[in-house]
Amino acid sequence: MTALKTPPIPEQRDFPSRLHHPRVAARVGAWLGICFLVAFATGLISHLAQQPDSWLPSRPVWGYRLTQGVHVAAGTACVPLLLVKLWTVYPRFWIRPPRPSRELLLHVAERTSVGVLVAAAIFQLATGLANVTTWYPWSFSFRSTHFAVAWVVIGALVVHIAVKLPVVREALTGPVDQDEPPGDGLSRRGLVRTAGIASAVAVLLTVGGTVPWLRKVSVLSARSGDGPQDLPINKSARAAGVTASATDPAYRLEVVHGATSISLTRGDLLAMPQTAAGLPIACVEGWSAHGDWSGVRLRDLLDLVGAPRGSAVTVSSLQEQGAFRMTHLPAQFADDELTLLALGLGGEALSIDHGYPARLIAPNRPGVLQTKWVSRLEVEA
Ligand SMILES: Nc1nc2c(c(=O)[nH]1)N[C@H]1C(S)=C(S)[C@@H](COP(=O)(O)O)O[C@H]1N2
Ligand SMILES: [Mo]
Repeated sequence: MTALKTPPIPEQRDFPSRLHHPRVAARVGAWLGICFLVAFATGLISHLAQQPDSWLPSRPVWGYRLTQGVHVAAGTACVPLLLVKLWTVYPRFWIRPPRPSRELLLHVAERTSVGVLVAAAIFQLATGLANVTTWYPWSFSFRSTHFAVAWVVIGALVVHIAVKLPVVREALTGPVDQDEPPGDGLSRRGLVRTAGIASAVAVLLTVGGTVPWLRKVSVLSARSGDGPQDLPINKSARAAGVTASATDPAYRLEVVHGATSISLTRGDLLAMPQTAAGLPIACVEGWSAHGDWSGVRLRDLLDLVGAPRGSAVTVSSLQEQGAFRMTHLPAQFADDELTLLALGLGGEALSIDHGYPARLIAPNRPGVLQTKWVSRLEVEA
């Protein structure tokens, strides 16, 4: 009987393709690094915007729409780039560790940092993409975890670039096909180009969720831009469990400031001076859409209970459960003349899925904080 032979562990020389080359790795890596940095910077803005004590200004009105659209587009662009980059360098996975202990230590440190970088980068892209499709197959908090691991990626990236700097510098000078052995099939230049095109196509196929004139092109966009009153919905009234309470004639908006409080019907709100505001809903998931809102200025409501300027407000909804049933509105938003308690959208009464009888809409604010079915405004002490 012949003994089963384990196949030999491959070595780097077992991958002879001219495409496994530092010039390819460096070019694709440079684009990947840029996209990750853009996603990191815009991600920090998104994180800060969702902090209750955010100091971000309420203008420009389209600020969050832009930064979060760019965030998701940059993350999407990373996916093909990361795949090509990993394919280019994976033969290095089988490099034999060096013998001398000092070099071995450096080798292990370098391999570990690459391992952390790859794992963290894959984690960020996977959780980000899942979030875009509102699929949460995990129990941890998306926002705090995505935020924490972002720092791991950036830290490991800085270490990686520092360690590879001599190789990168050498690889980025001169054309990508310098010293390229002749052969059929894809060239190095061709692979770098393909990675770039794949990345651009991935962005085009998804960015229509936030760029209206690309809607028809973006067949993979998680949101088409359709919905009642031409605006998508994430959470319907039925899903929020507010169908009965939102249509109840006994609905009242409570406005509270310390011991002072008033109670208003939707009719009372409609009888107050109405303001129009063209403001986007810009969801953290990257889709966004413009709405023509009308309603009562939030500041006018705060005046009714004598709240001073510079007051922050807790906004609560009829929804009884769920993370987004309440929000904290910092003073710079409460004071902005475009911040409305909206009653209408697109010239009609607000549809129930968009927050009837009344919803918050403020400029430059993540969609997740634009509370629907508002039942109470309380001035914070
Ligand atoms: N009460 C309440 N308000 C909410 C939500 C929610 O789940 N509950 N979802 C928010 C999210 S995530 C977004 S993007 C916007 C979407 O508003 P729209 O459905 O009118 O487009 O509503 C926000 N307001
Ligand atoms: Mo959202």
